[in-house]
Amino acid sequence: MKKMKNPLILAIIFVCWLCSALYADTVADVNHTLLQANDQYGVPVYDDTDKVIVEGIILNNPEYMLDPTPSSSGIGGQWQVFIQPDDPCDLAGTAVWMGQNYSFYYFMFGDYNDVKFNQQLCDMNYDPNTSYRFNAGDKVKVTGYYKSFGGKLNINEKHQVNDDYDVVIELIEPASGLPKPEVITLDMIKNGFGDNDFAFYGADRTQGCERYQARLVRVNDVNIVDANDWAPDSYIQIKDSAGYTFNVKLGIGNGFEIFDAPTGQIDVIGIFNQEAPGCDVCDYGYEIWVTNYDGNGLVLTDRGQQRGNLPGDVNFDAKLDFVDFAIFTQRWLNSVTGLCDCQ
Ligand SMILES: [Ca+2]
Ligand SMILES: [Ca+2]
Ligand SMILES: [Ca+2]
Repeated sequence: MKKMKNPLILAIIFVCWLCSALYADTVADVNHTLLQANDQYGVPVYDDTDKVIVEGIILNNPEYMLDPTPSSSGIGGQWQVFIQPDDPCDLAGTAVWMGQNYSFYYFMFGDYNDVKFNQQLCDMNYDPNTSYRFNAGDKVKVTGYYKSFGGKLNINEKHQVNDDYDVVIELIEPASGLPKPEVITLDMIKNGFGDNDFAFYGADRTQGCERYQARLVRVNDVNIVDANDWAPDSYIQIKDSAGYTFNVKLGIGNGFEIFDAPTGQIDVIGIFNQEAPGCDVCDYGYEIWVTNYDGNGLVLTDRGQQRGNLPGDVNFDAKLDFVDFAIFTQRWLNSVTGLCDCQ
């Protein structure tokens, strides 16, 4: 005859089950529009679940946007991609971010040591199921916690270094292709000139800056106000023929060093972003983030398509010579943390 288990043990098992059931994370598939919904002050409101799952196309290669190199100074290494849905009815997008030294934001948060951070980057850069290396234009599924920051709801680790808070990115379709950038004019995102030179915010997210947040946009026929500001990790301003201006954030792609700023009338393709850290009324801090430039002279963007069929032609002028060699030697033995030496 089977011996009955001690009632005390059964009670403990039941309590443990109840605790894990009560405290298990809730997670839901959401679209970007729901995830990015905000109140009248621009503060994100989504809090239905602990974690979310979103799908979309990766808009940028992260190491052109933020420097992943581990460091003990400030926030240290950082990693970020923007994800835009391919559903034409889902008019939003979401940033996915990870940093190294979370104690930079609050002393109680932990930091990653360099080895652990490198592994974290590798986990974010490669599909866990196939070991495929992600690239801009891939369609992926992202599962993670989230946190409101500067006017957006970002998927992130909630600034926790415990592995339980990892963001998981999985491949849905490699080389899906970047979304076609939405063409905007500056009068759609600015209120005016001079004393009225402010962003047109658009609280309901159907128009103005909010409508384009975290999405790929194109602004045609503008010029760069002051090319002296041209450098990696810098800001330039663009201006249209009516006089409207807008901030363009230059990423850390090496094209901003290798090539001069384009001159005359140009088009700009980049990711529409908002950075308003600590905002209470989050109706400012808008920019177009161009993460790299390929030197084409007409469109401020990186098309990612080198012509010439000459490996080592670093400045894409279809000629392999000492100019390429100089650029090459300046970076000799450099490596990109989180992309090389991943297990
Ligand atoms: Ca916003
Ligand atoms: Ca982690
Ligand atoms: Ca060359």
